[in-house]
Amino acid sequence: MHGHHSPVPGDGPASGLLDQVEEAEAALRAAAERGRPGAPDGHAVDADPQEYFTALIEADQKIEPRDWMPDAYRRTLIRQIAQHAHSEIIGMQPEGNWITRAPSLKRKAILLAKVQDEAGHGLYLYAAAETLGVSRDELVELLLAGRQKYSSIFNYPTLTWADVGAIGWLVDGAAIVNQVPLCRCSYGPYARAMIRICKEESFHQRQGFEILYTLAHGTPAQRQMAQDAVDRWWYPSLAMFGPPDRDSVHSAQSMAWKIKRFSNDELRQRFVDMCVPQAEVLGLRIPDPNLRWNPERQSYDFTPPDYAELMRVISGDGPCNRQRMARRRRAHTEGAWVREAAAAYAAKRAGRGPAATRPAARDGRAAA
Ligand code: BYC
Repeated sequence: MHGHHSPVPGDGPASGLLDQVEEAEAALRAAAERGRPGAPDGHAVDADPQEYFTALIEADQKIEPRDWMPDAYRRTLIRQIAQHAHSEIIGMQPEGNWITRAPSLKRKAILLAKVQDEAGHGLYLYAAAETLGVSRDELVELLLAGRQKYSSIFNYPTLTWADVGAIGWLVDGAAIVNQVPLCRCSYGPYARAMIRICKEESFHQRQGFEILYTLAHGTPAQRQMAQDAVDRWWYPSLAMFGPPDRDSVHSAQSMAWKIKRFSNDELRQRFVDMCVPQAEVLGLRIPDPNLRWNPERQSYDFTPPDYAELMRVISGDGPCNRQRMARRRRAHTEGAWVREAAAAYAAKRAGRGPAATRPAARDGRAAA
């Protein structure tokens, strides 16, 4: 069963999730074709805006940037999408740490592409947030000032090459389980960004799985390295889904607005149920002595993560919080000239700004 080139039968560990992404994409198209409730042009002229908003949500239509929406809905989306965008950008650091030390040219090329994908995801998400009336600059400032969060998971160190595999398998795996339902989120720009992101993310999960599979079937030292990485990343990955439902302050309202479709605990359970058979294929052990199938619930029982630790990490006191933020601040400062150059170029292209009034570019061609 364990052929060298195809460790997993079928299309890979995330293939079921990819089907759900396709279904969400079809639902998005169907909703657009169905048209909106109310006036034939899609605008309910006479309706009370709050009522019309509620009707759109109930009809599983998307809320679009031009639509009226309650302030709290807008604020919740900005908070969640910005946090998500920041996570993608900060998330480049732990894996970026291994680009220069990847064990082969092929592994290095794959990892480079993956980290670049994460920058791209950050950009799609900042763009989605901008449709809500905040600028990317403002959001970046809020992150740098410590006033917006990013995912707890990126405050743990990547100690060995196997951590790159464990991040792909577990962290990207948790990310997809959380994000596939967001493809059906009620806010159109976020839902559309998530469809694209999930397709790429499932590929990321497969590359992590494949790294771990290779190590787990290598020398005893490589196998041990893979197991050690899984031991360290398991509980922080479970914690990515957020506090338990009883402590989740935003869940009820976000679910009523169809931003979230499932609760934190429901998604955490789904993730555990997905990982157990995959760990068997890998030949690695999930570090939980209480993990066992519960026939009544048709799910695995498991030990929850340490939520007090999650709260500490979220509030800035994890193993790498300071290092991650310092690195991001430095990159932001060092990147100032790129932003200035891009802005000057854009101004020049638009025929505004000082550059456009100069007679000729340095190479002798007329300024466009
Ligand atoms: N880390 O009421 P709750 C990725 C905060 S990127 C930090 O349940 P909500 C990837 C929460 O924000 C992964 N903070 O909140 C990238 C809230 O605080 P505030 C990121 C957390 O929003 C590169 C408070 O705790 N994914 O996948 O209903 C490479 C109470 O929580 C965390 C996303 O951002 C946490 N783990 O639910 C590889 C997905 N958990 O804001 C992979 C989108 C909770 O009131 N986000 N908090 O100060 C979501 O789905 C939801 O925001 C969450 C939390 C499920 C995370």
